[in-house]
Amino acid sequence: MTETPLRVAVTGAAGNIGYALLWRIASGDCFGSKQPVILQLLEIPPGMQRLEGVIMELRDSAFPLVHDIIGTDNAEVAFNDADAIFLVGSRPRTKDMDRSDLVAANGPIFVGQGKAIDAVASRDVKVITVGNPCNTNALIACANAPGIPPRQFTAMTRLDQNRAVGQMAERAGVPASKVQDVFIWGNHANTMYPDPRFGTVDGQPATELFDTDWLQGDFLDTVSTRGKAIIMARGASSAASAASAAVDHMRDWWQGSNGNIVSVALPSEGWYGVPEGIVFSFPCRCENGEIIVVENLPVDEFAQSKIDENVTALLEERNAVSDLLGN
Ligand code: NAX
Repeated sequence: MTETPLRVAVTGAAGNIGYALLWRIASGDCFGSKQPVILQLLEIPPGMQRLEGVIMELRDSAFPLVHDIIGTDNAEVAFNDADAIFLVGSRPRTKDMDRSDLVAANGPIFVGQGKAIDAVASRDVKVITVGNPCNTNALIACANAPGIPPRQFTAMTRLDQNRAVGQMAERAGVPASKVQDVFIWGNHANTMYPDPRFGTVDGQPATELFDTDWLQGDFLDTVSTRGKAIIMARGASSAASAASAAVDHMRDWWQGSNGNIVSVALPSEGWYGVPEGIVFSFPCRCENGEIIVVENLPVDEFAQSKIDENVTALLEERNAVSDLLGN
């Protein structure tokens, strides 16, 4: 094994998603089975004891690809020379919080972390934001890291895509691998639009296999409210599936999406009329370490109304954090 280790930072590393994510990264699922990694793990001081336990277990797993593990409560130590960063750590939403409370509670975390990324991370770093509200948190981190190109800051809507794929596969009675090119527009929130119009199931167009009532009704509702349904059933929010989606997102960015359309939320450059200044999920392909937005897909009236709804919601979130955007 001759490859130089990648420096991979994970925030909130002692949390529930971290506990599933670190083992997938360490086993080579994300960066490849020959790519060594150095894990640089960030927690807040109250989480440091739990992080120590997680690091003990990682060492006990004796992963051949893990060359070193650093645990810290200092963002500049965690992000030092980082090639890939998973921004997972943030406060989970509690019963008494609405979305604007969550934006206000978590936004400041991403100011400090954006500045630290700007100061010490690799100039080529690839950042995925998982901590909610992830689109707007990615925007805040990006705005506070002017030395890093905005396209290197993304937010995760891959879990929503995977949920959509799972629903179609279950209904059609096929494995998930047979479902292609279903993707998410907009915000990781219940306004999101899982777009079935270019999707295929075992080669057949999803729009021929499933009726419009289901696609615009139960399918859309199930995907967009799945997070809540998991909490009701499990008594805890999605963790393993979120970690798995974060691995899918970063793996495709790193290794390519094999021509498939995948969902990535990134700072809009005006694609599909979505204004600049918000982080929006678009249909993308990943090639040679780049994310390329698939442009010029036709947008029908229903899709346009959903895109518009998400633009409005994300502009509202942006307004609520305008003082954190550094301009
Ligand atoms: P946990 O509460 O289990 O873990 C969060 C961890 O982050 C804790 O250990 C905490 O100490 C740490 N933390 C808090 N502030 C921090 C900071 N400033 N720096 C470093 N670490 C910090 O939550 P978990 O279930 O792991 O979820 C983490 C985040 O993912 C939440 O914001 C959650 O809402 C979000 N999710 C996002 C999803 C998505 O699809 N984008 C889906 C799953 C999940 O809901």
